[in-house]
Amino acid sequence: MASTDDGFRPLDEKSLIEYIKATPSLASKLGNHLDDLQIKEVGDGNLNFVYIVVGKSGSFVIKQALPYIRCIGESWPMTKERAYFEATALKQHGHLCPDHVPEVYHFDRAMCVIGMHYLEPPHIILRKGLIAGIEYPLLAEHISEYMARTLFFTSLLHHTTTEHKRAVSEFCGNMELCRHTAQVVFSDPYKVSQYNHWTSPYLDRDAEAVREDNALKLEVAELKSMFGERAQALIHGDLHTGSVMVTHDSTQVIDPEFAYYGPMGFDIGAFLGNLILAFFAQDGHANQGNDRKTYKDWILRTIEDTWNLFHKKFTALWDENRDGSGEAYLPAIYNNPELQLLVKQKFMKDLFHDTLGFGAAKMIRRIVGVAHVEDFESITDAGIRADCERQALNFAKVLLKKRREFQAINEVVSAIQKLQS
Ligand code: ADP
Ligand code: SR1
Ligand code: MG
Repeated sequence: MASTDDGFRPLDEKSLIEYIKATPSLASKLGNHLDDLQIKEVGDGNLNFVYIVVGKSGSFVIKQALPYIRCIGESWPMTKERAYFEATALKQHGHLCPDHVPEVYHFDRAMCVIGMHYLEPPHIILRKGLIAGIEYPLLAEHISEYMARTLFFTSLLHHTTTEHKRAVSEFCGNMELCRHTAQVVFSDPYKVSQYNHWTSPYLDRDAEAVREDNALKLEVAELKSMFGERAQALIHGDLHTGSVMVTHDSTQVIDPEFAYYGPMGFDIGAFLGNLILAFFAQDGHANQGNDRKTYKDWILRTIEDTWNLFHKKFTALWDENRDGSGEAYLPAIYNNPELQLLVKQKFMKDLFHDTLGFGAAKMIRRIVGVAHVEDFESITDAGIRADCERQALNFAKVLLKKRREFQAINEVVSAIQKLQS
């Protein structure tokens, strides 16, 4: 792809060297030692190109958006402006939660290039760690901190109405990515669609059943409308386990190119739904040396701890900021402890049910929609893979339809455990 009038040109491992030499903010990160740079393209995500740049005196990661979806090809165009929203969200979320978001060093809007902190090995993508059966003892603590801080401080619980509307309008510009998500999460799995696929022929009947399930469609319509209409907080927009990099004691959230002001439950649900997918994939990774039973218990504990810690931290932020600038619940109206408690309980109950609904919808799309997850794709025996996927799909359908019957996260965990006994 050649340069275009707007100053954009796709980089490769060679041309990136010239780009770095011409960009002082990047060159200085390498101590201006620009000989013998090691540059490697490592993008294993679905959309973009990612280069790791290592020099004698420094390193960084370069991410470039091209005007199409990488895993499909040029036949599925996608605005490269997404890089602007990713850089903006990284900076805003990074400001609110610096311990869990990589620092942005450089952003070039014309080139759709982000330069950011290189999360060095042993950091790996969480999804890969879950497939390998690795426990991360601080994961729930860290991710709940990230979600509580980013969601609370970008909501009307903290913002004035004017601040909130201004921020919402800025991220409305990310409409093409929102439209994409609405299509691949809330529409395509429920109809015949060009790119849908599943483990065929095993799941042919299951995919058809999703397309014929009126009760499911009724619930999905409600979630789709919330996704399109509810500007509750600046959400990451794609917070699956492939968007988190981890070590034993570090948790870093990357890749917020789908960020916009949307429902908080979409982020929390994405994370928990992907942990549930990881849980149901474990039987496909079990072998004679490791039945994965202990690991499955750890995943369930992490699901429970993540929600419970999120609940604790989010409500603590609410209490600490009660007399702050947030205009959602004015102290002049919600002025007694009993009413304050009622308001908080209702907010958290609704958020819990949104979380379960969105989490379930995100599970379904990964089994019968366009983009699947490595948790299942790496199970080579198609029959075993299909059994794991069917269990996950059936659970997701129940969760989506009956989400309001669950009062606490331990009830969700018990429902998963019952399926295994
Ligand atoms: P996409 O937008 O295509 O999904 P990602 O942001 O998920 O791209 O990045 C793709 C891959 O690049 C990740 O899976 C990870 O291996 C690597 N990567 C991305 N950002 C970093 C980073 N800051 N440090 C180290 N590796 C990274
Ligand atoms: C073709 S769909 C690609 C998917 O990858 C990203 O992670 C988003 O979830 C998107 O829907
Ligand atoms: Mg990604």
